[in-house]
Amino acid sequence: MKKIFLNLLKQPITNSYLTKINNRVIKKEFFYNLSVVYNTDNHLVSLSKPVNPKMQFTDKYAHRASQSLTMLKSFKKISKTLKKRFKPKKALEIGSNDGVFLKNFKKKEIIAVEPCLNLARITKRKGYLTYPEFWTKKLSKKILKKHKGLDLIYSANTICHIPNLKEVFDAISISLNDNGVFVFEDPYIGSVLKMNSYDQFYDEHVHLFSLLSISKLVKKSKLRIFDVDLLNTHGGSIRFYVCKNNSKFNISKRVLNLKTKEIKQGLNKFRTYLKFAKRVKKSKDDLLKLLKKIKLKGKKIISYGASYKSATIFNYCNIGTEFIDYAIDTTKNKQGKFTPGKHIPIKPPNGGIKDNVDYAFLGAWNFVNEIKKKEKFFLKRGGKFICHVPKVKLIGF
Ligand code: DWN
Repeated sequence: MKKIFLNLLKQPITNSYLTKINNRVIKKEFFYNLSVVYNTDNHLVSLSKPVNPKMQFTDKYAHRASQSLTMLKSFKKISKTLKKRFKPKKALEIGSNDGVFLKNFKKKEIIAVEPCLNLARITKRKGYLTYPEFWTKKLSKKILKKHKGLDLIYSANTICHIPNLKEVFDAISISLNDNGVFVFEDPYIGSVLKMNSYDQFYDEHVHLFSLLSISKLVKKSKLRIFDVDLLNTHGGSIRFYVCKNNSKFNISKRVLNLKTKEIKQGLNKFRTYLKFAKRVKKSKDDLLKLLKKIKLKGKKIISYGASYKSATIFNYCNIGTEFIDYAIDTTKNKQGKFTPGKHIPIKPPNGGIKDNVDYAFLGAWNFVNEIKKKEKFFLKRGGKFICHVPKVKLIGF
């Protein structure tokens, strides 16, 4: 049974950065009600009504995974580890974005799958065989006919975007060789509860995974989890290692340990999520209180990063240009546009935070260390970051 525990109110599609603002555009902007459910049968946390993926993963997809040094390093490290551990002859990536993971592989070793046409064009241009499609059973059969079975399928920050997980895992089952592995990582619900990072819920994050939920779901496609890692990336992620039921891999101790930890954290109890929802409400009240206090002093606030996550915060807390003058973002195709829903202008950083800015809200709080290094001067001159996780606070020098 699915039980609602969180209502994040009316939200826009996070990828819908607006090119201009006028009455006609504002009238046409699409909103839906973002509420979140816990499934008592399989422990999966999901949006109650996912948006149609065709409205989200268009030929104008804005996010570029290679925009942060942290992620560049992380993808380099995991590709090295996977090559060493599994020695794949043929690999495939689901959701290859701008090729930040692919580039660590030789062109003939890896196949890319990416439904956003503008992104698929980037990896195609670089010479990688790219299927500009959604990951489905139909596509997996098409690929199998051409390339035989796969030794490794990898996916980062994509599987949690797909409403029909049975279809995803069935397609994996079709594609993998007998001892092939499927490794995927996504934001971890255990970290979201700990960090109070409710901004991990938005239209694209249809699910937030736990080991308890994924263990149950893969079983239905004759797959099993044999290893798991908890990661620091994106404010706390989980990486699953999945194989076919009859394959050679033994289950690592980490799997059993994490299951025990998740039960202790209450990830299998509805009341845990209800308590989280109360903390979310307090976070909203605290953030608004702080922003109002700062504005009363006549100070200037910007947002650091026009992230998809920050759209949830701005729309849920009703934060617009009365608080945040503008957002800065390194992603070229977000610059000159306006954030979805609250219409905050997005500018290029142009060498960092400007001298007349007093506070910067961390829209990209998951890269706080990278940003602090870049913005040493801002901090030294007394500038402060506003961060909403794990509690609303100021970060100074
Ligand atoms: O799953 C998803 C994640 C991985 O990426 C997607 N559904 C969409 C996107 O979500 P996001 O926008 O919340 O992700 P990021 O990577 O946390 O976004 C950070 C934003 O901040 C990017 O637009 C880049 C920008 N940035 C910046 O301007 N200066 C980031 C850094 C580190 C910087 O120094």
